[in-house]
Amino acid sequence: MELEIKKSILERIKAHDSIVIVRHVKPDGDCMGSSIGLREILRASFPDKKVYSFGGSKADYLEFIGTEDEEEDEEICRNSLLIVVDTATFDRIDSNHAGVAQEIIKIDHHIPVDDYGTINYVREDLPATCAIILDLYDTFSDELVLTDAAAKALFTGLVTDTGRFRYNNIDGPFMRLVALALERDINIEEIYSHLYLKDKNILKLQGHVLNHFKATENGVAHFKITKRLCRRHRVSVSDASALVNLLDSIKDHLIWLFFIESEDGTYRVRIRSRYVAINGLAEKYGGGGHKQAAGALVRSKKEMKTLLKDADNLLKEYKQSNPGVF
Ligand SMILES: [Mn+2]
Repeated sequence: MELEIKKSILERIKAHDSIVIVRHVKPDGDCMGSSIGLREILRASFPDKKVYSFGGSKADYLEFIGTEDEEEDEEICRNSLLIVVDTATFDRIDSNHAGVAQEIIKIDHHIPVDDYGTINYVREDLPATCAIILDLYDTFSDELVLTDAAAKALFTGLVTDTGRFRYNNIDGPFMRLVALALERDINIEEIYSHLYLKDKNILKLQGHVLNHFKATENGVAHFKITKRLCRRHRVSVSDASALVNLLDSIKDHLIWLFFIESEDGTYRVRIRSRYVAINGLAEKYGGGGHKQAAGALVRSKKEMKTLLKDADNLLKEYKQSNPGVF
C-alpha cells in the first residue's frame, strides 16, 4: 500500500516537466527543510525538469539551508505538478496560487483532516516531513540523488521537529532515515549554531524577564514589554514579544502572558497556557486564537488589570475542578 503510493508519487513527478513545491504559513524548520530538500533532490535527479520552491512570508533564521525561489508565478503554478509539504489543511498553504494547480500531491505527517491532494501521502508514524522525504529517497535511491545541500536542509527539519531528537516518537526506523542525511557532507555544528545560538541582547532581556515577571494569586504569570524596555536592551519589540514562552514551565502557573506596548499606547496581549482553555478569555478582549495560545488587546492599565483578574478567576476555577499536579 505504502509502496504503491510512493510509486505513484514518483510516477507523477516523472510525468511533469515542471514541479512546484509549497509549504505552510509561518514557516518552521520542517516545512522549509522538506521544501528545499525535496527541490534539491529533484533538481539533481531530473536536471531537465524545472523545480521550484515557493512561499510567502520567510523565516530569516532558516536562510542558511537555502532560499526559496523568487516571485511565485501563477502561470507556473497552473502548469506544474504542485507538491505541498508539511501542511495539514489546504487553507494553511502559504501560496496565492495553490488553487489553480491541476494536480496536487500532499506529503505530510499531521493528523489527516483535509485530503486536499490528488494523492495524499500522510505518514503519522514519522515525526517530521523531512523524514518522509528521506524515506522516499531511500525507496528509490537508484533513481534519486541526495545532494549535500538536500541533506543539510532535511537534517534541519529532523532536528527542529523532534526538539533535537528528544521526543517520545523517536525510534529505530526514524534514526535510520536520519543516518541517510548524516552520510552526506553536512556540518552539524554549523546547523546547530544557526538554530540555537542566541543574540547577547536577547539573552540579557531573557534574564530581565525571568527576574521581573509578576504573578497573580492563583498563578497567572505576566510581564509587560514596553517600548522603553526594548530600547534599553536594543531588542526589537517583535523579538521581545517572542519571549513569552520563557514563562511556560513555572510550577502551578498554568497561564502566562505578555502585555506588549504598541505605538498608540494600547497593549497587545499574548496569552499562553497548559491544560486551561484561554481562547474564550482572548475573545472577551477583542482577540481569539487557539485553546492554549491566543492574542487579545487592551487599551488601558485599567483594562489590563481586569484581564488579569479574569485570567486569575479562570485559573482558580480550573484548579478547583481539576485537582492535580500542574
Ligand atoms: Mn512538521
